Amino acid sequence: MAARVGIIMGSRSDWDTMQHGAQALTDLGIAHEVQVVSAHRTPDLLFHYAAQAEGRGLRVLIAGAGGAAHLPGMVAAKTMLPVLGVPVQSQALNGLDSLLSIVQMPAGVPVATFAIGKAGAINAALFAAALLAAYDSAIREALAAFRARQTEAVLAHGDPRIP
Ligand code: RP5
Repeated sequence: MAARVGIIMGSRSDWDTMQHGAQALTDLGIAHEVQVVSAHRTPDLLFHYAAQAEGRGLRVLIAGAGGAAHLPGMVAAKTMLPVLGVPVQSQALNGLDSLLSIVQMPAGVPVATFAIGKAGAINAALFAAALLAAYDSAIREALAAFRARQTEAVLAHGDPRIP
């Protein structure tokens, strides 16, 4: 099946975080691709990837980066696809640098920005699913089933003293 979601990240070191988003998409049965694309180390690849993404059938891009996290914003500048930014937790500043780099876009080039780290990667994937669900009933059903399972799991283990 052709990939509908593209997960890109600034470095292989971001995979520890971004793998959780990929797993969420796999669990929902959403075809996706994964690639390292660095705004600073491979700028030409970034331009090429962003410019080609929609034509290759991708419908949403999830971009994770840490530190001076320019990847999501630069990709958004080169594509009409929705870009979901995931701030990776950096060592020096715990991801606050990543978050602010991604969230503070100038008006006119939006990037949807998620939480720092694993939660952000998972929620970006779920948000991508929600975007696709508007036009794909199978994805909508998978997302609804996931939400129902999540609710049932909380209700079934309501007493935190019981393991
Ligand atoms: C960013 O620099 C990457 O997104 C990564 O989070 C960070 C550090 O990259 P490495 O030095 O680990 O390759 O571009």
